[in-house]
Amino acid sequence: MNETMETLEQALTEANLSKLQAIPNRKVHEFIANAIRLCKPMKVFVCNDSKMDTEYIRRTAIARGEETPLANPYQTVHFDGFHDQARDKESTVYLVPQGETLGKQLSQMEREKGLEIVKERLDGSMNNKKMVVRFFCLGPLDSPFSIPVVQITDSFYVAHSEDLLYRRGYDYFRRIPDGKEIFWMLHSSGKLIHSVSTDWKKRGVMIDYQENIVYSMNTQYAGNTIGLKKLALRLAIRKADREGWLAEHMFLMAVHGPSSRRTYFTGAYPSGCGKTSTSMVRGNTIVGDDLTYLRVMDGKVRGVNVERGIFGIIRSVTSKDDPVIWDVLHSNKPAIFSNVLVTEDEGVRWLDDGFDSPKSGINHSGEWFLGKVDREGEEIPFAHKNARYTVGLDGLSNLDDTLDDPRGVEVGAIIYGGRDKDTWVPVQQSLDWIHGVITMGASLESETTSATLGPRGVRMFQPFSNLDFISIPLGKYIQNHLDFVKDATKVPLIFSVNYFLKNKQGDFITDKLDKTVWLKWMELRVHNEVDAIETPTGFIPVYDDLKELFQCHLDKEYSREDYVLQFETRVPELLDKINRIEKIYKDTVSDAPKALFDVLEEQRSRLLDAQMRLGDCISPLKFA
Ligand code: OXD
Ligand code: MN
Repeated sequence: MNETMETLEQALTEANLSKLQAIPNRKVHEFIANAIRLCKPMKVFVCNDSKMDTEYIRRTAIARGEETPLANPYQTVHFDGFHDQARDKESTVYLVPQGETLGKQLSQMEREKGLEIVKERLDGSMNNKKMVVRFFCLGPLDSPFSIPVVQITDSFYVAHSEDLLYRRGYDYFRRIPDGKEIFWMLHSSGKLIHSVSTDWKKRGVMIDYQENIVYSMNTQYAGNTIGLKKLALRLAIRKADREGWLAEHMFLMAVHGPSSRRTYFTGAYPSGCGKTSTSMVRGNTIVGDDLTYLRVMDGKVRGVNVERGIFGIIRSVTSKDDPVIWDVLHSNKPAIFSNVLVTEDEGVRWLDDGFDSPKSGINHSGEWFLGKVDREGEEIPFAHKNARYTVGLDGLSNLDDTLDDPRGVEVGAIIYGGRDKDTWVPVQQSLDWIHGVITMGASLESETTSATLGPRGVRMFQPFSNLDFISIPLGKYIQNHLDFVKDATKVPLIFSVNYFLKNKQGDFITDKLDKTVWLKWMELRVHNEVDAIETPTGFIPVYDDLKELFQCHLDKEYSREDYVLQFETRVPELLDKINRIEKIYKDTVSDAPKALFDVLEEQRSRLLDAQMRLGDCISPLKFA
């Protein structure tokens, strides 16, 4: 008998072994056997797609204290450790084979050295614990987009979350052909105290792209541990690079136009910048809120949601602004809350939920009371700013019926948006594909939010809202975008949006709900049904069209003064932005395509020309 079978026979009960043997792929057996030898679990549970197995995962998460039941019997709450509340960019590294480099923008380590660290940290990490083995599929099953994934974890919370977020794939694994590329995820929460990871100083996410394996260690926060989310995205970007498609940090939604026409949009915004709320805007339907794969098929750009659920930021979710999410979170659909406050009556509260602040409860710091401070003397808010909800999309009343279509949907437009106080107008269309890729995607900047560890509100370079996950040299990634539509007979439009523009006094000058109108305007542009005004940075709406759309969709009087303020071209700020972006690419991206510098230079000269003729701050009416 070979070593793999020996390990599996020793570690697995007969029932679990036979579940595994029903999957013929030898590599699957080897990966699991290697993980067993390294992590040394007390037991192994192989989870199939049955209700019985998935229910076992949920029950065990509760029994082990990783989740706590709430008054609503369909809901639980999970707490991550006090220092483990967001994605840890610093400890996330690519393991790069000797002689290779991913460029200055990506964090990397020599592969052999990284694997030593992995071995050291994972050795015996599942002593006294049960290992869970799960099978999933990224993208719809049996589709050109499908990627099978094996997830090994010792966290039942992780395994349970994935059940809500991804398509189950055990049966799919039984039928996939032998050579099919698989992604492999191995996670251990490490040492636990009160069910949370305590060795956070040795936290790490290591991406061994040579073997398509991601290791996640000593952490529980979903963004670091749920392999199918951002960990698999990094592998998918490499696969897409090899095969000529795109793996993106984008929502996918249908914007409903006149006569119930549905036009599909993707949108890339850094976490915490309105991505989920845009995909949920009333009057439209959602396919996905976070990850999209895009391929050119029969001359058309088509996209799918990689996931089937939402791991959303719960802060500011209110019944008024987010009625669909609100309803799901108050229904009998399964939900996991994380890092919210649990009240005495086993309800949950989150920041800015529209009610008076509570005085006490349980949160990620343990017993919480008003005025509680941390070790540095900082007041601890009653819930974490990055507190989350995890739900399946099937509970949403606005779910688009194409979610599981193996061919995906035809994409009419792509949107880029960031947290930008002083440059971009609320909405504009790029001059063409290349202009959009360079001045919108590759030039995206955004202020930091609570979704990652570290200070907030700092303006950062965030190309394509994907920088945290890009796993190939950045110049190559941009070139792939430029080339992506070369065989497309219909090229999607590219837009930028900015929901965070401020006036000189520092007040926001658009309203949260205005995105409804920006979406409807973009939809009409895709079908060439409204005019636009050409400015040095792109095409902006005509006032009368917006006025009508505001009236029709928000029942709001939209004034010409608001329009002028929101859509003025701020030349010095836009020139500063070009200088910043150009410098970053010159200094840190040695393979940046020449087109990038050309397009930025052209934009600069259009702006300088306009500045000479019309001044620093140019009213949109001057371009009309
Ligand atoms: C997320 C993120 O949770 O990007 O989606 O951080
Ligand atoms: Mn995200």
